[in-house]
Amino acid sequence: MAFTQLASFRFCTILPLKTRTSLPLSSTKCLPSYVHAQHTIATKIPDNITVRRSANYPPSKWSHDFVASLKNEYAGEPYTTRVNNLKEEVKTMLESATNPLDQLEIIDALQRLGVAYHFEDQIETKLKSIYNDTINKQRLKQDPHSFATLEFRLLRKHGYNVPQGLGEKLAFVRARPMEGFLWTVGGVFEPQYGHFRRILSQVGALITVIDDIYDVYSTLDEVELFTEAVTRSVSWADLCKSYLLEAKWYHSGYTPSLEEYSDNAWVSISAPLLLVHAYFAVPNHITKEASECILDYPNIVKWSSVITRLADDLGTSKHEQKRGDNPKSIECYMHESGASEAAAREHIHYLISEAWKKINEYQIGNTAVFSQTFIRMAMKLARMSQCIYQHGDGFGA
Ligand code: 0FV
Ligand code: MN
Ligand code: MN
Ligand code: MN
Ligand code: MN
Repeated sequence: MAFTQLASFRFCTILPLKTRTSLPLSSTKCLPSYVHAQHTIATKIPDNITVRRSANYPPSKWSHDFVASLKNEYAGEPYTTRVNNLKEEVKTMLESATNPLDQLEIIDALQRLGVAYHFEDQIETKLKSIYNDTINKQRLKQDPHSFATLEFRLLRKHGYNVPQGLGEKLAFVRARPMEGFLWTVGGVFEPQYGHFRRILSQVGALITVIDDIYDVYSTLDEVELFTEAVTRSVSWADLCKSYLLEAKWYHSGYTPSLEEYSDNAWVSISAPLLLVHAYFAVPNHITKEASECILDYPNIVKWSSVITRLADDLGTSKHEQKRGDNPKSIECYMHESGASEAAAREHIHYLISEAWKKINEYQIGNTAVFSQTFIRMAMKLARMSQCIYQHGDGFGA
């Protein structure tokens, strides 16, 4: 190619806007917005030539000769025998792992190393037996969290139907993840407290399942055993004991006085348990003194729980009585005083306003055991409960 031809080829590049706009109108008329370098050349370009852009990519660093020269040092013997031996070792390792958590951990490691394709049959067999073995006693003895996380991920990855809090699996319980989350937003809405909302949503979901087990699904014998199992561990014990007492009242047809009911019901609404979790789910305000005090359910916890219970009763007890549940505050008051339902409801509203007075006193007279952050959380739980139940069962129904 002659030098002049090369030069005009090179001019087929895009120029900065400044140069382009300096072109005389007469020569740019029929051209696209990017035009040739020099208007003298641009005017010579035939109409049927398309002006193309360039991305200016660097050339490949891999020459054909270099790529063609590459060899696999590990092909053939002795490596083939070594690979086969190692595969047998891994199969034995997988076979001899009797504990499901160990099995899952080996499968996980093989997948992460990118070598699981060698063991597809063995992995399938193991996952199938883990999936079918839903009551494996070993699970709870070991690290239940790791087991649940690995089991969930690996079984789903291999196409097993493992629903996401349990509500989908147990058809008789309320699955209300969004409603539970909304409750926590009412408790603490600020963006930096996402951890609080996540923890409290999980706790709320589990409480809902257990409440429905006691209230709806189980026989008295079953919940007696369940309570015994739970009370061997820690903080959920109070809740389950209060649930059991209500189940006993229900199964024996007993109606307690309002006072007897209330002594138990501020615990059975689960607000003390929720507030204990709430206290530890917000960082930067935890002190040794308050951490010990919270487990004894101080007054701020108690009054917030009373309001939550009474608001819940106003919203849910009508349906609960129809379905079959222990008498709630309205029924207890009607039974003990002979009041009409309307009068009983009015009395419950009065008790709620009295509890608010106690909370307000507590907040003003707070002797600094608890942070204002925590006191506000307790107040917001009560407020949110009244909001949720103001027109009926805003959580369950
Ligand atoms: C109350 O349900 C309820 F909303 C539960 C258990 C969810 C967790 C609670 C909070 C976030 C406060 P239900 O009316 O069935 O409770 P009771 O105690 O009346 O059986
Ligand atoms: Mn592209
Ligand atoms: Mn219930
Ligand atoms: Mn209940
Ligand atoms: Mn209720």
